[in-house]
Amino acid sequence: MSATASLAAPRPAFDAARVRRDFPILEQRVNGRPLVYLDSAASGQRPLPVLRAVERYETHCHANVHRGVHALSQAATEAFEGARERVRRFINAASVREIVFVRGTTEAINLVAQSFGRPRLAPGEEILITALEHHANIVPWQMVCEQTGATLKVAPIDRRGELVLDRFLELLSPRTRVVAVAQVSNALGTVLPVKQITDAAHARGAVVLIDGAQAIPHSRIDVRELGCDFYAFSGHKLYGPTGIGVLYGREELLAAMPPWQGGGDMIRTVSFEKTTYNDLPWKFEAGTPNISGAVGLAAAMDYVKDLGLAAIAGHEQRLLELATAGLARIAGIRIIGTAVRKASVLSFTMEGCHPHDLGTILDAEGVAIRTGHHCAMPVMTFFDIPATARASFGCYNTEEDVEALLAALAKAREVFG
Ligand code: C6P
Repeated sequence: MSATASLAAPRPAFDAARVRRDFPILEQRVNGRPLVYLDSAASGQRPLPVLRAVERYETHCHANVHRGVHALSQAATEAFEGARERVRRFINAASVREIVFVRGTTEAINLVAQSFGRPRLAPGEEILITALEHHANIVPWQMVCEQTGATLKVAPIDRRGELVLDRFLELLSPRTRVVAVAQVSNALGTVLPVKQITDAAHARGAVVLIDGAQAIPHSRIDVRELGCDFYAFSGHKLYGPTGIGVLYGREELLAAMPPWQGGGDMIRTVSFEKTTYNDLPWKFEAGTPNISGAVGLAAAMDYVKDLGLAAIAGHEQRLLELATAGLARIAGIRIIGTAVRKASVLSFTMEGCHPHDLGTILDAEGVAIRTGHHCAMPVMTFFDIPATARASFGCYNTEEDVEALLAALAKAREVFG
């Protein structure tokens, strides 16, 4: 499966009911009903292998990393650095020096904005994003524009929620220094042609950051095949822990960037006269890191690899198609985001019913969806709506979950007439 074509891959058989049994949290009842969890785009649940890996680490291995000669510190360091190597393999980076552990996608993008963008950008230079970005891929660039005098350019989307590629290419100019785009929109589900975007940006001499927060659980990512300069994602969307994420950066770029936070671990020597910095990737990891988070993330990567990302993506696509067809049969539902290539994110509104009320009604039925602007307010403005209801599917969702969603929506339809 190629880095960008995985969502359209053939569909091997997938036993979601068996997969579901790996996720103990899904066994509970909510409001007296079996839990139907359809909010994986916000945060995925953790399977037993992840919970056990974290428990094993916390029970037997925990100490601070990189600092002690004692056995536990060495065990923790091995676990942490071993996790880094597993991340490297998962996204096929060339070296562990290119894998920086961060808190999540948000921190990764801020790191690039502040450490790559801020020292280099000048008035008249441009950063190009798209109109479907999450706030995490808008605000850090607005901040760096305020700091440097650079200009933020925004490529438009159309009524289907697709990037208008021609306009994007027109907006790419010799002044464009950074292109920062989501691979998958969290509010619309749109899959962007990131390989094409990357190639076009490189042809103009711009550096490319891909926000992979919503792509990483649905597609095999090969950063070298994509050719991107930076790739950011969060562990918790990939069935791993919260508070851990990854910034992949090409070594040549990371090496030339200054550290963005100072403190322990990111230095080689400190004196009041002069401090020298550590090697990559530790130069960007000031302070005690989230060690058990990294261990859990690596376990999550092993877990999805074992299930097979193509199989997961195929299964989720089938659920998306079922749900999309079902929604079309309910009066007054409007699907927001009808791109040809979508990940398993389904945003919609129901006439006469605010999305928050819809979310509350569905919750009473045990169906967990997300409602709101999904940290993508410009998308809501574009579609002239305050919010959407959003159902999103993960590897553990079943056709029964889709049926429960549709039944709960039919009930809401009756309530709101
Ligand atoms: N989207 C959602 O419900 P963090 O919070 O750093 O793990 O991820 C931020 C982020 C960045 N980019 C995209 C495309 C995202 O979807 C997210 C997180 C969640 O859609 C929370 S708003």
